[in-house]
Amino acid sequence: MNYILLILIFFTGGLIRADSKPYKGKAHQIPGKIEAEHYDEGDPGKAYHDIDKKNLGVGYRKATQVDIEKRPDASNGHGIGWTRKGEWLNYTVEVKESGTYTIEMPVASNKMGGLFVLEIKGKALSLPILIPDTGGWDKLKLIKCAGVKLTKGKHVIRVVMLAQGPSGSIGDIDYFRFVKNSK
Ligand SMILES: [Ca+2]
Ligand SMILES: [Ca+2]
Repeated sequence: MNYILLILIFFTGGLIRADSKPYKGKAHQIPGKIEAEHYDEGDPGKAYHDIDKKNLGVGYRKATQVDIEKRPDASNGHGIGWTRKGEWLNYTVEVKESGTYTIEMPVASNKMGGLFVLEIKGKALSLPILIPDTGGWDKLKLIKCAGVKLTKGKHVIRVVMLAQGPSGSIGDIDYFRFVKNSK
């Protein structure tokens, strides 16, 4: 009997915890642009993981410890900063067309940045992406990752921070724009 009770508690607990849910209830459309600061809604460990114990940026979104940076040069006036190894962010997406995509990302780093990768269900969509020295934290530079294959439908893309560079960070990211390649 106790065993069954434990199982019940386990499942109920699972239901109460907030899962990774699309930002503002709407999956990001691909092809299209995903603001880095518009990661999924949900609890830490479900929608995101951030190493820093408290928000290092601005209070752009309530109830989050992801470090969002206010910056006038960025799309939507914000981006992700203070990125560290082991951190990750989920983005629920709706891919409209299967195919090969190029991801365009404005990034910034003072000195050479680090490595990150985009995954779906633990499978990397490309080789690790390096954030270069862009000449300063206040200087965004567009980098591209080509040859990303996506299938039509709903997915959760996870951006995983892999390794810090000489900058001490992975780097600042403004957005991810998915551009479909012509055949
Ligand atoms: Ca962080
Ligand atoms: Ca942005």
